[in-house]
Amino acid sequence: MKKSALLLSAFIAAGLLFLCCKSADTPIPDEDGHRLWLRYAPAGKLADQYRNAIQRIVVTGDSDTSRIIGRELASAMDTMLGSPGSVDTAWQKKPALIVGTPSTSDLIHNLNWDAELAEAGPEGFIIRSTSIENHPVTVIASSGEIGALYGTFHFLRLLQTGQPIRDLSVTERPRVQFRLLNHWDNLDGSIERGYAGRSLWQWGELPGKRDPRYTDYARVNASVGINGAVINNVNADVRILTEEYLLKVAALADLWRPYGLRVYLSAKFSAPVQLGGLQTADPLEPEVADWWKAKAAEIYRLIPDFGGFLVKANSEGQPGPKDYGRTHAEGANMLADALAPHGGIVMWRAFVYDQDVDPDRVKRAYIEFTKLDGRFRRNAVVQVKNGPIDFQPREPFHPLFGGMKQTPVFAELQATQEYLGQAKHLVYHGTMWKEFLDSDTYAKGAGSTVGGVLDGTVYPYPVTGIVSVANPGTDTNWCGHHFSQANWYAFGRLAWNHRLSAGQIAEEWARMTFTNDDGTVDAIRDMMLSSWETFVSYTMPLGLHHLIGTDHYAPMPENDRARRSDWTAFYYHRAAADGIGVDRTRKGNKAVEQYFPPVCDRFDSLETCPEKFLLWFHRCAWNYRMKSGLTLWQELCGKYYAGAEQAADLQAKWQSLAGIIDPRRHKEVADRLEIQVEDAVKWRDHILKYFQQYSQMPIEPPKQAITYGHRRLYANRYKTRAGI
Ligand code: GCV
Repeated sequence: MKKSALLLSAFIAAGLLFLCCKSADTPIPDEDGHRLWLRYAPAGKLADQYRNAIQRIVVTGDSDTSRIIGRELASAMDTMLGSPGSVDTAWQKKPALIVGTPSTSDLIHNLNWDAELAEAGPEGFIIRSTSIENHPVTVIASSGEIGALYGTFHFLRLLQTGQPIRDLSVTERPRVQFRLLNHWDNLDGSIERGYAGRSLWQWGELPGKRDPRYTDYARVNASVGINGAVINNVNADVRILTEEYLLKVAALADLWRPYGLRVYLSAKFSAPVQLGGLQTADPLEPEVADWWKAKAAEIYRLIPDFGGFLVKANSEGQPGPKDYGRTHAEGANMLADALAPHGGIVMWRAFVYDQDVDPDRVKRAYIEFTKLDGRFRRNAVVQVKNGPIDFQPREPFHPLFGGMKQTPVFAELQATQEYLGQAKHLVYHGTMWKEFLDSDTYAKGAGSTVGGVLDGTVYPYPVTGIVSVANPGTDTNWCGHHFSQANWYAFGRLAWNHRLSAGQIAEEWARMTFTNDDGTVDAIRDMMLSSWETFVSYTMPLGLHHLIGTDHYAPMPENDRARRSDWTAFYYHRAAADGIGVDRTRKGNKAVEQYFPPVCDRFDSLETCPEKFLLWFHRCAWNYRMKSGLTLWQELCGKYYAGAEQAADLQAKWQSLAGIIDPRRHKEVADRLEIQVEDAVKWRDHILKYFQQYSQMPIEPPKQAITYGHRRLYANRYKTRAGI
């Protein structure tokens, strides 16, 4: 061999050795999760394509929002492409990314997209690969600046998830108008049902000191199209309506305006008495209505784009119009009238369950609100939890979806995992919310899905919306559990477009939050997609619900004593020697009749009722024959055992990703999975032991339950796929 060839091979060998050692030695840097899904990790395979297409970033407009767009793009390009993307207002005839509106950008104006942009609306946008004067450009255009911001985040999502950007032709508009978070934050900094630290709002420091987290929060929401936040608990502290607090609220509103995030407040119905010194809060008393009108005017002087009020009235001890013999509609309308001149809305919660309405809590809200359908002002909406009880692990959809033909309903979801393992269990809500949104109400025949009701295609609602009880707090990673971030993300994405699939959303989130490595993404997406059903199986399968105590976390089926019977577990399962479940059929308490045909018939008949809702609608003997041929008791045992096994599978899959995910986040998730696996076994054993005293049958681990060996196989499969 020639000397030069020898030298070359030695050089290559040394280089390879160096690279090998380096990759073996270079630890994956720890991450704390604070950047959520906006990490802007270095772009992979398509980095050159991105660099070629984005040689310049042109953002026109002289507003806070356009500056935010410019900053977001510049910093994203910096970390994703390794080149500080300099943002300019001039194009200079290079392949460029051009962002703006026809009124802020001549380049966009000259494209003549006005009709399409008008169709997409001020929050909608077009992202298109096109050319200007024969130079290739990518344009993000909207008729409104907020639309341009949303388009920017959409574009960055494409880059973050490794999508090609050569031939883009995207037109997006939100399917519903109001996409809000509901914070159950108290003025003392605590959060009702919050599991991620304290409230983000530092009331003692506002309005003077403005925590940078306020703008981070708005940015995160804008990245998924969330356009409003109710910032205080529905169990409202009346002080939020005092001038002292309104000035603080106004400071938040000022920071959030450029991100398209409007502020809303939970209002206490008794405020005219508590703050105004009136003798009554009767909504039909003119002095009460005048007090609210004056209060609304005061709020709008400070916050010109204030969104409106959310009200929990005559529920769980909160004051309301029924205290004065008035209806929910009369209460809501009085507030709606106060807000109407300023463009605000009232979201009146249907989470009411007066014991004197019906013996079954499941039926109460429907009875109260359908009577009032059509009696609400145009700017008043009824906000309804997804199911008839209260964010249980699985509920059938609330019959008020479809049941309110003339009064708009908003769906209230819950990202904070009150009944779903809080921030300790890994439970992705995307699948649960999709089951709900895709449920067919048959309100106007087949295809009248809940999603269609919410977006106004089933009934022509004048206002449309979806909200979620929020899960961020002061924890470094915002949501307590790293995977709980996915529920915030999924809410935003589904509120924007309820037709997206749970899998697509999970994949997007996994790619942006963890890695673009396909094998790892598959593993994480699979974990997420199975996690809800797993949780249901080891806690409340087959339509069981509310088997908890006051902590809403641990199993407590024996809970049969509380201030109200409908706060116990026994009220919901009624386990006894003859069987278990509540007969809500036509032969029972007729709750099924609150649904349109054929949904009511389907739920009514044992033949057709989906077994996932069996004990919600039916009372069955322990030896009732399930579709599998097993008895109900055996099936129940099977579900609990399978659920606990599947929880262990989640853990095994996550373990298989050690070394791929950064150590800190990997460990933090692993620590919680440890708890989850133990809890799943506790749930299984506790519930089965409790019910066994009634079934008097042996607790049989099912033959088909996945064995531990099986699980190891699973973990190994992931390890192989992930190349470790
Ligand atoms: C904000 C459930 C929760 C309460 C919550 C209530 C509601 O009962 O446990 O904490 O109160 O729902 O939605 O109003």
